[in-house]
Amino acid sequence: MFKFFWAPETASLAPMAVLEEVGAEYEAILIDYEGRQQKSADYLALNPCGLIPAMTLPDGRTMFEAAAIVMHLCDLYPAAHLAPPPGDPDRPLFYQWMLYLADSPQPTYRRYYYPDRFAADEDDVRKRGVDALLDEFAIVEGALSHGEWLLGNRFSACDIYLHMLTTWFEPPEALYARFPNIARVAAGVEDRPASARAIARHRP
Ligand SMILES: N[C@@H](CCC(=O)N[C@@H](CS)C(=O)NCC(=O)O)C(=O)O
Repeated sequence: MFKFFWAPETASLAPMAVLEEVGAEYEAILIDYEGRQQKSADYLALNPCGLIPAMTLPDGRTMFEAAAIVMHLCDLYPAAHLAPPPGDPDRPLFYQWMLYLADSPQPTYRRYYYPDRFAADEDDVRKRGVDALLDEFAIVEGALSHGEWLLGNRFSACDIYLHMLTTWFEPPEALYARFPNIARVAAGVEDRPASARAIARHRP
């Protein structure tokens, strides 16, 4: 049994969708993001970064980083087919897209949502953040012209992660209008009943 610490509209969406997709038993523990519970001593003892999400493992240890949680769950539940297994020719691309999404657009969103942490001119930080996001999503859009999903014909957790990142764009429809391939993947994730359960919980 996992304990999963989450809050609506945060980076807990993709790991929760994967928990649902693989059929894992988990307890969802809602963190009061607006009330800054993620900075409380109790939560910092679980995730010293003070960020959502975190997940307590059956052995009692707690892991953080949304992409790490997603990849761990994919490995634990191979029958869910959310990642090519090690040795599969598509496995390198799985690593590539998970890391690209988690290392490029995901942190770029911090400039949009926490501009005061970067510079005094918040509007400028936000604007440059959006420009960078559009460049980063353009790379994903180009890759998606070669296949239905990020791994070509094979659906994977990368698509779930990409969907989460699109929901943070304001408004998501502007991103979808500009990047139809990304829109197609996001719609495909929303159509999956298991992922849709997590998406419904994350909508405000
Ligand atoms: N790299 C982390 C980032 C998580 C993250 O930025 N979470 C945001 C919500 S989406 C958060 O908790 N922000 C609180 C803060 O920055 O103070 C992960 O992927 O788990």
